[in-house]
Amino acid sequence: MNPFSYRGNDEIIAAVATPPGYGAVAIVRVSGPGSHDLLSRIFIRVSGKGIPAPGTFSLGMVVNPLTEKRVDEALALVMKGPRSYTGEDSFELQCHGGPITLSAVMEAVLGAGARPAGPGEFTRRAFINNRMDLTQAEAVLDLVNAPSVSASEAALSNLRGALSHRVRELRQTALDSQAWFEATLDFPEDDIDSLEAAHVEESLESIRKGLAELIEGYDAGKPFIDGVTIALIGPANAGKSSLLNRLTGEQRSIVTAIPGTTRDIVDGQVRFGPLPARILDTAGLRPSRDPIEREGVRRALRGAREADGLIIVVDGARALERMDRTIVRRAMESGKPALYVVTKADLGFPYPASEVAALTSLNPVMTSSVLGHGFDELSSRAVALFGGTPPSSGDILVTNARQRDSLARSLAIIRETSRLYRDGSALDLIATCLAQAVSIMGEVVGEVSRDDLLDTIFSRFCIGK
Ligand SMILES: Nc1nc2c(ncn2[C@@H]2O[C@H](COP(=O)(O)OP(=O)(O)OP(=O)(O)O)[C@@H](O)[C@H]2O)c(=O)[nH]1
Ligand SMILES: [Mg+2]
Repeated sequence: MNPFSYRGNDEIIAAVATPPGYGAVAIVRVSGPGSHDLLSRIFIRVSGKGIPAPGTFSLGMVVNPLTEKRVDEALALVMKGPRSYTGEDSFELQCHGGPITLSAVMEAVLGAGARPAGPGEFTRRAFINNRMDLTQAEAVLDLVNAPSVSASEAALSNLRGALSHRVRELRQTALDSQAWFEATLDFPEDDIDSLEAAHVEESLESIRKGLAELIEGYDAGKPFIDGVTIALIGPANAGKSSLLNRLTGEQRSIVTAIPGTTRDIVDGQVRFGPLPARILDTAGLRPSRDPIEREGVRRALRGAREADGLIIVVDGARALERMDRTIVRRAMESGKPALYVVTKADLGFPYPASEVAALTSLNPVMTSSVLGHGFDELSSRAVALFGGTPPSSGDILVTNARQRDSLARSLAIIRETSRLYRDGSALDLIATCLAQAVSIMGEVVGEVSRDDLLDTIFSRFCIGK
């Protein structure tokens, strides 16, 4: 059985909702029928009796009901269902943010009858209690994990229901068409009103267009939402590790004047403007007898194969060599987008820039990792090459592969439906097709949901969310 699988809606669940470690404040979240009664057993208000009024904060002491020991001073915020995150009676305790205190507060809450929440269980309850649909629940996770401004903007707009609204519109149009086909089934074909028939064709076309736009938006926005992986490749000593260090602003990779310094892949997270990128620093490519270096080169080539794009790094302090040309040629043959970077611009190039440009159709970016020159150009070229056009903040964005997959399946069925209709196929067959598309679109928003699908989605959440 899936260890994260859902265990019923009637129990009181509790979790620390803030990250582990030391902090000024940490939040313990508790939700479920009877949770207000539980609060009255573990919380003694400084002023007044009973639990705080819903929507208000109250200062008090947290007491372990089993030992009667006071374990923390905290602020309690009470929320009354259905007007709460989960849709149930719930409360939050703003405690002191140390691990010992927190575990004592959790002990008190669990001692009073709550059980530890599973990953994403609060949001799952919000979904089950119709506080949000599935795109909104996924947006919660996307917002927490957003690796870029685009990702967080898209998640926030989906949390407000932008994507769900659009998918529901398309689904409704499909439902209306399905109803029309079903109603028309009872009549002979020559009774079909030609105006209505044209309208149905238009509807199918608008669903097709709407679905295609959402899918294209996902594909175009994906690099900016999920980020890209870029491998630095080039000959030994070209300045790859220095480039990584300069890009990340940290001394992640060892840099020495000895060719063949880097062996393992070293990675670092950077941002090229709106584009989040994971950069892989790799071993310099050259023939070697040293088994360790040979393994490094193998790893470098594997890193390059697995990356979304390449930055070819060539040493600008020496004349071009055969190896440089081979690397550039091989990179071009890989078909991956490749940016061509010439390093050590501060040393003055011993050959004309035209020679570099002639090496390849790739227009080189001249950089100096010592002085930091050329990095703005490197960044803007990387955005265009590896990302494309960043999504605008008003765009409705599909943000995950599950949603895209369902929309793509719906699109395939809508296309098939249109074809059947044009070919004059049996109306009941067309209606069945449409019903299938309606059902799959329903999966996107969670109108039609299966437990195993929900298990998969919510198991990706952290505990306390
Ligand atoms: N002047 C100058 N020196 C640089 C620059 N970038 C790198 N170097 C020097 O070039 C040498 C090699 O730099 P690395 O960054 O280790 O080169 P690498 O491509 O990672 O080398 P391997 O790991 O051996 O393949 C070091 O001595 C660096 O200090 C630069 O922009 N300007
Ligand atoms: Mg290196």
